[in-house]
Amino acid sequence: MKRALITGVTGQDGSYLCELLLEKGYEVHGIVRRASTETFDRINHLSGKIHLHQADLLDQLSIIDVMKECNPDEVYNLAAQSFVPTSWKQPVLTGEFTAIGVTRMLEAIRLLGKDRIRFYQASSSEMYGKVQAVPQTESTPFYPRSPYGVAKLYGHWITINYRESYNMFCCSGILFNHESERRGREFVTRKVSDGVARIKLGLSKELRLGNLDAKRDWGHAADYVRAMWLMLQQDQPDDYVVATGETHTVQRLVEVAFGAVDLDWKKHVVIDPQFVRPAEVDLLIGDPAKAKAKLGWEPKISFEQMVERMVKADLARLKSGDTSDTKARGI
Ligand code: NAP
Ligand code: F7E
Repeated sequence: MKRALITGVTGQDGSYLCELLLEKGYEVHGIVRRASTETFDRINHLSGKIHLHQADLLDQLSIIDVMKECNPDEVYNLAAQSFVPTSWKQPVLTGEFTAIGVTRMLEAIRLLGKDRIRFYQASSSEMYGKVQAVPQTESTPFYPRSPYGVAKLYGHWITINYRESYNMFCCSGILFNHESERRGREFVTRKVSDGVARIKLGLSKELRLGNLDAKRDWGHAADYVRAMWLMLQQDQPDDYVVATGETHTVQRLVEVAFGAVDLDWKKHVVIDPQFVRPAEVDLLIGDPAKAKAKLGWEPKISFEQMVERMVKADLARLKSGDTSDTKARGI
């Protein structure tokens, strides 16, 4: 039985990756950080099936201790401060988690299992930022536009550097935006699906958004975690773009989401400057040709299916009485 260790196991991708690895017969271990209120909503249904360990990406020894305890064959580093606007508010902390945290993971592996443990790093299309080519491939130059993008670029290069310096099996997955019913509610897809469901049920009248012209290549998280796993099953470590190859504006997302419940978005969407970023990433569209050719990976869930699924899930959640709001957090 193979053993996997996942950082960021309580996050969107962590929960889908757990399910995939359990299906494949893995013993799954996850790192969680201590909080005064536990937020394990996404993995509560896996309780008893996975092993949780307390550690923090800021604490080198805690990572080494967990790595010793569970002795993994594969490590998936998904933990990060992952919300782009927060990276302007907390740039130093973002760098500590999202950049230097990767080195702490790699150092723990170098110490305990350099020739044996395979490593996946969750890199991001945000590294392309002000894009230098369309569509973006593995060889497109990077130009990050936020402290988050800059931190992810460090994580990407340190992963490649450990592969080249120590001959370690390290892969960097350059994943484009992927969403789901489990997406955090500050990200635009979920903010829209939640907002649309609230308006449909009469719990709210308007949805306040920022830049509707930005374009993103959006896929479903359940498809994307399959690509992570496939990267670690290859003979050689490498880096891959994981994307759908399609792009849509935020406005198109809004149209599909409101359309799913027969509402006219123009009557409800209000542009609010507080959601406009200091520097924007205008256009992302990935070329997944290498992932298709070498990993045999292709997404199965379309953009429209995903948005409709997200709206339906939020309608069902709100109808069941869970109407907790995120406005208090200013998102
Ligand atoms: P997410 O839902 O925000 O989850 C982030 C996870 O990281 C959470 O489990 C969080 O734990 C954990 N974490 C944060 N700081 C930590 C620390 N100091 N120590 C230990 N754990 C910590 O993110 P996601 O959407 O699943 O994304 C997974 C990874 O892929 C992230 O690295 C993200 O930057 C990257 N990525 C995401 C996308 C996307 O579109 N989703 C695209 C490209 C790359 P708590 O529950 O305790 O907060
Ligand atoms: O924004 C625009 C916003 O916050 C998408 C993370 O997973 O993907 C994600 O980063 C677009 C941007 O995701 C609102 O300006 C308009 O152009 O959903 P988002 P993101 O910044 O693209 C990458 C690949 C990651 O790696 C990240 O971890 O939508 N937008 N109005 C808005 N965005 C938000 N959040 N809220 C709005 O009101």
